[in-house]
Amino acid sequence: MPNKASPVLFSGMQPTGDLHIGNYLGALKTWTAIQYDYRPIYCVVDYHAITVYQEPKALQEKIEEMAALYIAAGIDPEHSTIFVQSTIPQHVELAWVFSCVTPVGWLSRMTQFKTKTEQQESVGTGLFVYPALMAADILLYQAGVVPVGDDQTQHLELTRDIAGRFNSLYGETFVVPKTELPSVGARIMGLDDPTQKMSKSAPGSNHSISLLDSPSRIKKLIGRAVTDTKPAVDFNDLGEGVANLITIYQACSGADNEETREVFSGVQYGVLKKAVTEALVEKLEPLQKKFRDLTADRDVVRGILRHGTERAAPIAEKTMQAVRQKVGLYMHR
Ligand code: AQP
Repeated sequence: MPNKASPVLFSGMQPTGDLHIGNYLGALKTWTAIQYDYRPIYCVVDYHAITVYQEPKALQEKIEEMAALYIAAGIDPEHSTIFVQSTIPQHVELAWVFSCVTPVGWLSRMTQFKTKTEQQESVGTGLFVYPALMAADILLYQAGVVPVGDDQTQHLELTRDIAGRFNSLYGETFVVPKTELPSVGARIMGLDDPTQKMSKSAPGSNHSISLLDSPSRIKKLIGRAVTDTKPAVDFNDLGEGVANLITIYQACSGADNEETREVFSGVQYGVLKKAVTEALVEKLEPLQKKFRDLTADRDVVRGILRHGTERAAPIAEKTMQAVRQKVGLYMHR
């Protein structure tokens, strides 16, 4: 069990839509696996979500559902702190300070900003400074480790740069965190286009599998997943779509490379797809049942979120007091 000397672990997800198997295999599964080695803090990052317009009522619903999914996936609310970002205003306060020490050039290099702006006619400033808010989320709690999927590694590097720049300008203040990637499943690709990362906001009904999809829908979606023109699995020349299916299988079943090769070498894609479907259904069914129980009475999740804010707020305020003092912001005397 961790003690006060164990590093803080921080991570979060945006309540921008239904969580998909990429979110689960890339991040949430790691969160649950390593939570007892750390002092974990898991956040539902609603300030990040509104960098792209969200329907307000749906956003409130999604926030509670996302917290329920964290718990249903195995986050232990007794041990781990779970809270909603906007209930602790120090996140935006520190983000402002960070946006003042972060050169525009650093933000301009972020590939996620470039990709997301391609999809929109008009872009809010928030989307541009998003990485400064992400740095604030993490550094506010002096986190030593941040488990994420591969798409977030660039933002994590920026977080480290921001921590380093603040520390050198104002004196040692922040722990510089490490990125924790899963060994399998760090980047799950879209089922309809395996050259693109699976994403909550991507269009296309055959793109992703939601954590709440029924077994029959999972079967249908895996059945439609893009493979290639070869007749069977060839490990010497795996097409992107087939490689993606194999990754999903391994991340769900825990099978290692040797075992996976043995099972699938030379088998037809139909057989592979059946095995992937079964592995996914087996993984998701218990999660779905727990999610249904948790959302039947929302008071349980609401209580956990309230308690999470009570646990996280004093840590955030302690860091902010140090920051205000170091930066020279005015304090009543
Ligand atoms: N395709 C993926 N494979 C592996 N991991 C992934 N993650 C996201 N997509 C994949 C990881 O899931 C966490 C969720 O992060 P987020 O909610 O902040 O949003 P994101 O990274 O931008 O994920 P999405 O699904 O693509 O959402 P939208 O469409 O809203 O932007 C992170 O740890 C991420 O690495």
